[in-house]
Amino acid sequence: ATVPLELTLVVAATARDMGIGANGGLPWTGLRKEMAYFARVTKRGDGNAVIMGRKTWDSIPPKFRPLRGRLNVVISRSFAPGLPKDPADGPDASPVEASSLEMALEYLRRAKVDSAAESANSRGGRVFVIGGAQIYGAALRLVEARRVLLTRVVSDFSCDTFFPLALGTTSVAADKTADAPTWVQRSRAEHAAWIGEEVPDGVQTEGETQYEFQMWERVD
Ligand code: FOL
Repeated sequence: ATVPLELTLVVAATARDMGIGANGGLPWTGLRKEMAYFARVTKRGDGNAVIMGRKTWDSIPPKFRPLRGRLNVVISRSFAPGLPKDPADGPDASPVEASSLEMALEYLRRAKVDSAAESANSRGGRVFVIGGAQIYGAALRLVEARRVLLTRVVSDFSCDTFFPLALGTTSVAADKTADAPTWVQRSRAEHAAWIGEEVPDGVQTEGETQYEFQMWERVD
């Protein structure tokens, strides 16, 4: 039996135009508390996985990758087709290499049902999609994409990469197209209950930068 797998996208994006990146990296520097939130939320619980594109993998400082305590799955069209192989040295040593998001999910579905102790996702961990734009776009086309943990960066930054869905301006976001899913912003209490920690209220300030933690869910 296949376990339905639910995807949560985690992203920090500018309020003005959903900018997420510039020149191969994040648009900002020094959002240490924001990054700590990302790390805590994606680690909490057992057996979580983070799925990312190859460019996002390259953007993570080598000393931080693979992201510790999470099964890292990296997607590149140049990886071997078919079901990804288990990483050679356990989940913290090397990432799982998948040729598409679909193959990454197929791998994680099997990891859920197999009893291999090494499988970082075998105890029902959460699956997070952590970017970048191409992988967010692929994820948003799937029914499995249920939730977005959005850090809405109020301060403006010049960006060359954008999150492919407008969220965070009003409490309901609907694509203009027929059949497109509707996204609603959940309350701070619902957000806290889902991530398992208190959510700081209102606009946060780190250095010169202002941002707000939000949770959005797709309603169908
Ligand atoms: N989501 C949010 N909310 N903020 C982000 O900065 C973010 N970044 C990415 C995806 N979703 C995000 C992709 N970029 C690291 C670096 C870049 C990156 C994601 C993660 C990283 O080094 N993470 C370490 C924390 C290191 C530290 O403590 O400074 C980790 O263990 O998660």
